[in-house]
Amino acid sequence: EIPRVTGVQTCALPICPCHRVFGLTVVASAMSLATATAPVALGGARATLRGRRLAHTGGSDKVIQKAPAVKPRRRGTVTTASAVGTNLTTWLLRQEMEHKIDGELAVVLSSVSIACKRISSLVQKAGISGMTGLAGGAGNASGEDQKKLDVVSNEIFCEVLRISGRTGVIASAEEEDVPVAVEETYNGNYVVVFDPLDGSSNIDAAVSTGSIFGIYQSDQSCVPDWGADDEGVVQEKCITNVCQPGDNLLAAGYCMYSSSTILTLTVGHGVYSFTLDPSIGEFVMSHEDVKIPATGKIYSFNEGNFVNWEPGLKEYMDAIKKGGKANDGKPYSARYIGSLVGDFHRTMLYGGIYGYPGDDVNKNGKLRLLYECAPMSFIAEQAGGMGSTGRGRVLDIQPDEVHQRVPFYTGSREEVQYLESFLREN
Ligand code: AHM
Repeated sequence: EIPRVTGVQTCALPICPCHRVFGLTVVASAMSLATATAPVALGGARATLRGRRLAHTGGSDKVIQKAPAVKPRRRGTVTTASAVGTNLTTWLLRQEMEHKIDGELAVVLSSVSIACKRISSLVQKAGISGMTGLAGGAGNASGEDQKKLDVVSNEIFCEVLRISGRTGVIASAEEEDVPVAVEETYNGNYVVVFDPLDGSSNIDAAVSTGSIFGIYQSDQSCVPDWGADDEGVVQEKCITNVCQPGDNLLAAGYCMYSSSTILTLTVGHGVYSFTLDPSIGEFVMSHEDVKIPATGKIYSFNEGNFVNWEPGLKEYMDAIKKGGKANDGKPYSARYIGSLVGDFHRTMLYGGIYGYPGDDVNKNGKLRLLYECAPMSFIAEQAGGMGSTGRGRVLDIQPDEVHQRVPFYTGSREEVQYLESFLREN
């Protein structure tokens, strides 16, 4: 059998040493012994040696005849080199050069990455800088207690986006009922929705947390006219701008603050992860064109709510404990951090399903459509997975309100479809 090399592609420059050696290795392995005398490179040299050895041990005349020199063939399958190791700034510029984003969006994404670096630094020091615990006050827009770091992270996001000068409206999980219109001087074309510190109930125990964001184009009919509009009109236009279906997202991402700080994002052309290298303060690509496995045997639900779940979901839970879709009669494994970003990131890499269902107490579950479910669904779909309410595609939902919640299931395509089959039947 002749080994075929397809996956490992090296730099296309003819002078690149790795290309020469690698290219010739491939050529040599594809040659017959009789013609294997190609000089210089590793593969040719090996093949020549093998030919000589055969000759000394009684190989045929054909083998010892000097074969004509063979020029290494250029393989037609050589594609572009891997981008792993590229820093985020360079990658963003490349996306712009390839017309996948414009310069303005690159600035917004770069600003988000700065916010993430600052929050990462604060999260790491939280235990020794007095940043654990509750902030006090009335809580966030959903009436939940706010941690000190929730508040500070929100300020960081708002500040970097305002200064970017490319954002017209920002809406945060931590803000009051209405999104914020950025004042005219700093105004731009993009609408950014974000949860600055998701899973913040984990902070005091130094468990994973994350930021989640989504970026939309401004709906021009809803851009506030600062000279003419009164406050009420500005607010109304902001809300209309923010309440777009996830299908309109131009970019989405999350940053996970864990043993590593990892920024994962999509601009609608696949999913890429960048790990923060603390020694240089740069996000460096660590996962290229991530794809969620089609199946996976890990489920990630808060099963403490089981008694309040609908019958179909309970049946599904029973089924996956008996092998479900992927596990050949063996129970699935449970993994639940209680931090969407961490649970999603693991699900994306290992496969499986994450779910936060609606139940008898909270009909639409806990997670917010705009800041959590829509951006994560965009990422999941770009990675070949799914984002579902159990009865429909999350990205199709036209939001009615800014802080709307929806039941949410995401992860491996076949696992989410399997769950949907139980909910549909009930
Ligand atoms: P939080 O930011 O107040 O912690 O709430 C959001 C988090 C999600 O990250 C996570 O998936 C979910 O809440 C966990 O909720 P629960 O503790 O009910 O399982």
